[in-house]
Amino acid sequence: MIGFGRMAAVAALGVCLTIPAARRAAVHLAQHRDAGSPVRDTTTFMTVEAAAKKVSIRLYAAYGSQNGGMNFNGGSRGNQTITVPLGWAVHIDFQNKDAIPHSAILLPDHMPLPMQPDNPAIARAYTKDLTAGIPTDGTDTMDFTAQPAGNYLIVCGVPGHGPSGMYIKFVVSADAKAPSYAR
Ligand SMILES: [Cu+2]
Repeated sequence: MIGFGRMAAVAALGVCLTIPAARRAAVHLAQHRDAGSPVRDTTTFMTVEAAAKKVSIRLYAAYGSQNGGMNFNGGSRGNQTITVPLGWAVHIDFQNKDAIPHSAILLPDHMPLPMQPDNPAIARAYTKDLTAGIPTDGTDTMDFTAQPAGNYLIVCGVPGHGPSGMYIKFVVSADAKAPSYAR
């Protein structure tokens, strides 16, 4: 009886040890997949405070190797679209995950892109070190009001990076009731 009890206890202990390990592995796999693939849930990069009409956006330069790292949140050449209702407060947390410097500036959705952008379409909608770029792991924040309504781009301000495809779409919408992130 004692031996059986010990065996049961060992078996139970084995289950206790095995399930969390499997769960950890699954979580790690999901995180790894998320870092490598641009398609997952739309809340990954966006937090909405509807009552306050405020949206916070995490903007990573070089989120994975898409377009040779010349991407924001894995998007390039306008293949992702952030939409924000007109008049909402926008907070952007920028971080550069690349080995080379990057920055960000909001420009009109208009081609061709300037080789060296320096004039944001909305006041305060640009990072520090716009031309030189923010170095590896460097961060900055942007806070601005989403107005006027229109079609914009978030573009890297380092010379040549925008024309190389380092931009995603940003729409200020008079019709949208809530922010969204299409990717
Ligand atoms: Cu760049």
